[in-house]
Amino acid sequence: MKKIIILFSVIFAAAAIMVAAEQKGNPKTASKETSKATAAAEHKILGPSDLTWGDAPPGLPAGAKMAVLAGDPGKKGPFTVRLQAPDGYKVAPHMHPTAENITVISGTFHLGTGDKFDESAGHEMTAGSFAVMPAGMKHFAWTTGETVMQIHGFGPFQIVYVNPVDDPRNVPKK
Ligand SMILES: [Cu+2]
Repeated sequence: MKKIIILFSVIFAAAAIMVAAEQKGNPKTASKETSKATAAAEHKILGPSDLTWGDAPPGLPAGAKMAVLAGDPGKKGPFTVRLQAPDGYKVAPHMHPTAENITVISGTFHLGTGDKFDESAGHEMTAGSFAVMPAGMKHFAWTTGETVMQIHGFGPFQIVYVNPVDDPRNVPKK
């Protein structure tokens, strides 16, 4: 019994120290972090018709649509987006500074790793398939049929093309 009491007091003391340490931290920063985390973890239920589609960001080839489901891919924190691409849509070899998690919702997505676009090296991903591209891993992709993918990760989400000439942002606007 004595042993148990000692054990409990040790645990309690440890907990008290941890709480004190947390309270010591800059209260301004702490509240900021909390509000950010709350925003990212905000409860919502979205049906397919609740998604707001717009043009995909300029870092992606024209023709794709994007809907933000949760978070903000442009900001620090978790995010989830959906990308709708037409048949034959191609994304040249690129990488992301953060991991990219891809779930195929409909259509067929083809994904290959490496710094050269090579259709013979692509993996066919049908609806329900999932892939993780770790940060910095070079990859390329294309679609067969209109394809919808869900991408989630930790923002800010950026795309860096292996060959700058492939970057749609480098093409002067007409
Ligand atoms: Cu990618």
